[in-house]
Amino acid sequence: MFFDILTLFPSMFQGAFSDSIINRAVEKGVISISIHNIRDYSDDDRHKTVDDYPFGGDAGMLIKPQPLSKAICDAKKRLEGMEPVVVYLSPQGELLNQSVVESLLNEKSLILLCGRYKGIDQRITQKYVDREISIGDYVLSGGEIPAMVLVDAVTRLIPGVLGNRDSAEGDSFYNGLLSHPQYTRPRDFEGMGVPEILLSGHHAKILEWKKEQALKLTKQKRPDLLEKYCKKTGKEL
Ligand code: 9D3
Repeated sequence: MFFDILTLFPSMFQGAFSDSIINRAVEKGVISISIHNIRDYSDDDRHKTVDDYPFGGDAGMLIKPQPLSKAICDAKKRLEGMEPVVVYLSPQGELLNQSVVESLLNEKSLILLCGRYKGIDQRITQKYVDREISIGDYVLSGGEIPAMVLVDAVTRLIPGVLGNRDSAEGDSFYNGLLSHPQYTRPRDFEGMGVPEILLSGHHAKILEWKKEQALKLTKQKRPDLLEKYCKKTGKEL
């Protein structure tokens, strides 16, 4: 998959994708990430201005439409033939969750538009944006971190990206439940042991324990997830 990221802060992405999983996906050629500075598309030769005051006298600034339109058109040209979907990361967007992530998995390419200041001119949204996505109901300074979140979440679902070591199957949310508590060595840590069942070697019983723990934990911490899970699987609460 091709990710074209349009941002006013390209340096924020330096290092963000150098972790093992994303970097491995890039090296395998499974994904390609290219980052472009919206400021480079400004027609203002003197100051390369990218922001302007909102009509109607609201506080704050907006990214003006001209550099955005030019940056998006350039990205579409780069991704010609790959049916790019334009995603605008915005607090007004649809909330990101695992099914939204899965819905992006089939795209050949994504243009990720990162907002700054109070956002972008509505006419850019109207003309160019296919999907508007938020990563949660809290206020961030811009769309850069949300874009990183999206690239990470999508990439780890692409076949061949995860090895056995960190397979997606055991992940929280994979089957709609939180995962069971986990333990590694030593067997005794600061006076605390490990549940006996995990040391028993009894695979069927261990599996049963994990499922039971996952249900208990989900009920305790995320009753909303448990309700969804029960509806999906047709089980009673
Ligand atoms: C006027 C009220 N605010 C909207 C809730 C203004 C505003 C706040 C923060 C406009 C833009 C921003 C910057 N945030 C993002 O660009 C953003 C974001 C976020 O703040 N939270 C969760 N997901 C996202 S995706 C992009």
